[in-house]
Amino acid sequence: MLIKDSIDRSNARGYLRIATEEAFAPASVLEHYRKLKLDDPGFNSLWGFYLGSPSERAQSVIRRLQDLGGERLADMDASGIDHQVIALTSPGTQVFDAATAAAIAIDANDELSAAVNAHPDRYTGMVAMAPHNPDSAVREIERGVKQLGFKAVILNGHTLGEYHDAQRYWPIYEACQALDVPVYLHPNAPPKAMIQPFLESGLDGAVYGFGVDTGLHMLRIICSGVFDRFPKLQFIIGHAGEALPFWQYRLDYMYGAGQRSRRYPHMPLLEHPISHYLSHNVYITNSGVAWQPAIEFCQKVIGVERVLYAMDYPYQFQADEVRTLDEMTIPAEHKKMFFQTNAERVFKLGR
Ligand code: 1DF
Ligand code: MN
Repeated sequence: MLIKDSIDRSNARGYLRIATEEAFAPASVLEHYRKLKLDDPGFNSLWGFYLGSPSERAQSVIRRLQDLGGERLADMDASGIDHQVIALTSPGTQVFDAATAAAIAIDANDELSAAVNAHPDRYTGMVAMAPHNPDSAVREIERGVKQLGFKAVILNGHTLGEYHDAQRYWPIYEACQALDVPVYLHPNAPPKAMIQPFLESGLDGAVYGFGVDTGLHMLRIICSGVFDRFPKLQFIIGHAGEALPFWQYRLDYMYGAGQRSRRYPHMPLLEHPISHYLSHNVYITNSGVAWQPAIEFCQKVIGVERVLYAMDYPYQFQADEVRTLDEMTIPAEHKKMFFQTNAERVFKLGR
């Protein structure tokens, strides 16, 4: 049960709209990005654009990212969003050295917490952390969940080119399972080792590179065996599942064939086919994909109880997409699950 104020909003349409992949950035983080000299072409392409372009898109994104008050609430009202689940924008802490990253996580969590406390019926927080040092990450996750009341952990793709299937990161997953909070695996641009062919053709960002890298990252985590070790652990991925539902049949067949023939002896034998983990350990949001065929396909493949609404504010702030989704020709109870009740359950809203 959410907040009374919000429940009143839902009367006419029969459901609340809860957006679950919404971004913010403290001014201090953008300042760190501005100063950062990093040999990471994906970061430089993305943040070079947003921090350097005079375009209306870049300027409005930079302004809206920093606002957790009047403009954001007005935008939510104008587009019919009752509630945002908010995380530190990508790549968050994950382009800094361990000490800087840990300090930025604490500041970002404190700033977001103040906004959530000021507007508890409108905002829910995800915990930012610095995965570089998993023990300190776990401490910040515990603070975020137990003291600040945040409901998920944000992981913004690879950290300086390293993916988070590596066992040294598993204490983070152990803590998330124990605290019963999901990990939102949000895109980052492909790392340096992979990005060149994307960059040459203008496909490194949210258009395609993000999805390729995040789908790969989710698969790496599944194939590492982390869900055999932590079977209750839950991940969330956006953008209609970063294409993984579409790949599912092929993944099951070929990964299974590879496992049975021990083609990659360094990889663990999984207890289940990849599809099992997609429908037991992964939630999907539609962020950036306001398209019924893809949403329905995800619902069919991984289950209607596992597909959630997200806008991807402020990167895809499009009020007309909310109407498009309202008008989806799916059963009314599935629409309410999509917009409201799945998010209430996954993020334990109001509890
Ligand atoms: C963009 C898109 C940037 C998404 C994001 O964070 C982001 C973009 C820096 O359009 O450049 O979260 N997105 O999730 O689609
Ligand atoms: Mn996003």
